[in-house]
Amino acid sequence: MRRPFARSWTGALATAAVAAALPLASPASAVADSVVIGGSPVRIAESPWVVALASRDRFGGTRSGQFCGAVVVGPTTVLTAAHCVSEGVLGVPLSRVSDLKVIVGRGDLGTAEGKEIPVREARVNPEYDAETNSGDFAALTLAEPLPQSYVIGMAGSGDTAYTAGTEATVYGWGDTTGSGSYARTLHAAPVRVLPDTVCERAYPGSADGTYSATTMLCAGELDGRRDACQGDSGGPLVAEGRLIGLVSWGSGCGRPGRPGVYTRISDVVRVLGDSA
Ligand code: 4AZ
Repeated sequence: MRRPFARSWTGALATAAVAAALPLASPASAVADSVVIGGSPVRIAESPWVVALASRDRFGGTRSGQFCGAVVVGPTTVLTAAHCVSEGVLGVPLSRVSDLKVIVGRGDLGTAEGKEIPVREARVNPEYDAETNSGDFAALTLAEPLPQSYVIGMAGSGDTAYTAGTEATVYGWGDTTGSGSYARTLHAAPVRVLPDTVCERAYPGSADGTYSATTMLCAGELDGRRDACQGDSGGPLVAEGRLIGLVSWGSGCGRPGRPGVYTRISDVVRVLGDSA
């Protein structure tokens, strides 16, 4: 059934309600803080479409309030993971987070460089399934537009960048070790697009999620090592200069036989296209 997209979204405006500051040891910050494993620092100017999703009210100010990654796909449109704007991560419903921002052009979260732009609206994919993790994306609308030079193109279905074996790069400010040493500067790690069968066998269905080749993309290294981790969620996976995935889930980080699972961007294009 084809429903009008605009009406099927569970829209949530980040309106003015005051959220009490969370203690740092809360479950929300434990979920939020983690890093690219096996990567190295990169300059934000070379990948301006990588942005940080932040709330100082919820996550404190030391790392500019960063708790997830996100990516610029239009002058006022940013994609992130649906689970990043869930109550489980935020600790309160999104409607009660009054200072949700996208931070642009700030590679080092300990600085004031770049710009903080308020999120005007967050639309969670109506097809998102929190049990399987299928359809893990949300489209955020910025309060002011960014120049076109910040926008990365999305790879549609059939794009060669999805071919297994393709070299891709994942970006984020998550934990670089998997044991809570948070990156202050943007990191990137090279990973490969893996055959769907690898993730179908690794993730046939458990509390972590269930791999679905239509809505998810499998990437990493067969022997582990390089991977995304929790604080990287919502951030980009890029191949051949195009966006192919958003960091979504996996079993641990950098473990052999447990690749990273990404939201497949061709499925995002399909869902967004339904609204036109
Ligand atoms: C997470 O919990 C998460 N190793 C993100 C990515 C990966 C694992 C967990 C991939 O947000």
